Amino acid sequence: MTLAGFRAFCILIVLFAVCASVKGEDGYRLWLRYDPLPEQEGERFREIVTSIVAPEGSPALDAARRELAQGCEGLLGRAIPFIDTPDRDGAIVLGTPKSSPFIAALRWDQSLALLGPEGYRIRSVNLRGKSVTVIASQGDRGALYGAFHFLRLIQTHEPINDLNLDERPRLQLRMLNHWDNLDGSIERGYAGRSLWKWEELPAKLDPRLRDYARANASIGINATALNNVNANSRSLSLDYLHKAAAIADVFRPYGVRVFLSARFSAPMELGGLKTADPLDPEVVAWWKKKADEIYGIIPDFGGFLVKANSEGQPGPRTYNRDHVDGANMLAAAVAPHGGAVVWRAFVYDMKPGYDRAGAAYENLQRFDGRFAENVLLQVKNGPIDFQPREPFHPLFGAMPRTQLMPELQITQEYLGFSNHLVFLAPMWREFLDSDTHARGRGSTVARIAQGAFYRGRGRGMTGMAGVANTGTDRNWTGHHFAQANWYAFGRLAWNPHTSSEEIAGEWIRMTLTREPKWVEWISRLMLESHEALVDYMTPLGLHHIMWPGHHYGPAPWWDRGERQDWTSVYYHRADRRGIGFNRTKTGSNTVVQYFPPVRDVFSDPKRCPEIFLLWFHHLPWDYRMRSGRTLWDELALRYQRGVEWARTARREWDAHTGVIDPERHRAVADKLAIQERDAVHWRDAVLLYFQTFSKRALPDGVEQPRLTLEEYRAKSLDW
Ligand code: GCW
Repeated sequence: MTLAGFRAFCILIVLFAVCASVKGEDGYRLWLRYDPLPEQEGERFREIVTSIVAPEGSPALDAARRELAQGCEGLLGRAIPFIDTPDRDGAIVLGTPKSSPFIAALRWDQSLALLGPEGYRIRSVNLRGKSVTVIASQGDRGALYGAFHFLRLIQTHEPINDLNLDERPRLQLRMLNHWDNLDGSIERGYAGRSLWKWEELPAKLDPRLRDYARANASIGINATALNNVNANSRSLSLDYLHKAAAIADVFRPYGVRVFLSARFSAPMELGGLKTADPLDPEVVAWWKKKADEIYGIIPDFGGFLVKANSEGQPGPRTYNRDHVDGANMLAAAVAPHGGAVVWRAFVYDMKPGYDRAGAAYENLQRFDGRFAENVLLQVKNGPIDFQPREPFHPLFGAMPRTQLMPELQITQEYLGFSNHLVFLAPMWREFLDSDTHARGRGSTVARIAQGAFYRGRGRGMTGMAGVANTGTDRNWTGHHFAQANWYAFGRLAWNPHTSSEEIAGEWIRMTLTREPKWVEWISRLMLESHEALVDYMTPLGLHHIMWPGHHYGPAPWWDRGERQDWTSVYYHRADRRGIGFNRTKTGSNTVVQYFPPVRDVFSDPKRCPEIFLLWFHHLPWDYRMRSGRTLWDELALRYQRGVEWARTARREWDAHTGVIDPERHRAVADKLAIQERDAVHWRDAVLLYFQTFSKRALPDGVEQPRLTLEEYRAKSLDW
């Protein structure tokens, strides 16, 4: 090698080493970082964690052992040995009464049974004179969840010397819905391609599959629907079932069960039948055989997720049957195997003068009490479609004999993709805390989801689904902060009463920094972010004014389309008199779908929360708001306020170098620059457009638009 060649070689090596070291901070490890605690803290914890006593035996117990050992080793900076008996202080005793004689000896069987196979107890106890920490559950999965909880306590520097906690999930099915297509693309995905590499399966298993399952288990997610609800029948073909089975094998130790989205017309496309009529005996037999086949390959298969008669998908109505006929037929096919059918309520038809916000209720409410015991009806949080803000869906509380399951969207289809920092927990909290008044005061969505008012037959299955935001991007979710939304979904599905503050705090301390003043600052940023996004996108109850198709950026002027309810003007109804969708009795009157007194409050512009004002009312531009300002001025100032938040957030973030590692800091800074740009674009484009109706000047404090309306209309915002 020449000298120059040698030099080049050395430079390459150095470059490589630098890249490799930086790669550690690419966000791949999510909230499961397990980096060494600072020396003093580490010392405190090292006394309480000296060794692990945990049985091997089942895949879930092995996973729990592995996680506990790895996590403790990383955090405490030294290997924690496995020992056979808890004969020293600081032993962590993990397992179930069945698998561990030490846990059996505690005689907790009955109290653990109350916590169920996924619940667990973590308790500091004295065992034959030794101070130990017991992580016990009735089931192996519960022990795994307990191990993750214990690690979280160390990660977040909570005291662990005197523990006494019992935990159990409030909802049974805690599920991610992946809108992943078989070609690797993801509908509404903003973090790369699908994590399921169908072409490589089942022969080759991407190691990421296991990390995905670990991450889910760490927050209690126990189910995942692999493929898009706009489904391709091929995912039910034998070939693809073997691929799905390979994924299920990787997920099983982590307690994550696989579901598949079923295309209703699969008996025709795959089976060559002439119809998919759910009452046709051949169709019934086809699905039964298909279910038997699936369970032969995936014994713990969760069941089917179905989007039927919605946005062009086939369904029972295609064959003049109704939703109950369709759902119950599929339910009967999986019932013998303990499977479930998750039937989506996202159904809307265009009728003259119709209001899309009322459509799901009109289509489905009358079937209350008629769905089979293993059917869950999956209802989006709001009546339209995952908007930055919607009132709760009126079906909540209106179907007491049906197992309703909220569907949230973690991926930010209408909320700035993976470009905008928006923490969704506050939005989901607002929804879960909404009081439907279905059975008097306190009939909140959270309690309904928990089955508190369920009056139907059977077990009263409960659940919550989140449309996933993961993909092949190294940091999983595109935006580092979007990881927090995956995290928040899991925590809320586990316990829908958890506060946003608690979730944000935990996530920040595990993922970014444990320094109290920085935790407080980042937490504030996160907790403010949703309201700020609503301000610069759709304040005061505006909705669905995004650019059509991709839904990024504003296009309130959009008035053409295949269907009226896919235009913006349909939703905002601005004219020279005013703006807003009148859903009261002088308008579409779909407000009556809510129970009194909710409907009365929403119906009265004076009492309607201003955050929903234009959702329910068409009001004059000079309408007096509670602030004393006119509606027009208030609207403009909200947009301005949103921009100011984005600007300040960016400025603060840029100034805080050194709080986290430079790599993630830079990545977030780049995204905040886009967010600020977009917020300005939203404000200017929307206000210029509405100004053509309001004919009023922008109030003091609102900046003049940078471009003309024509310029904004010419091209959608780049993402
Ligand atoms: O939000 C809309 C999306 C569609 C999606 C649909 C649904 C999967 O724009 O992309 O389709 O909702 O929830 O079915």
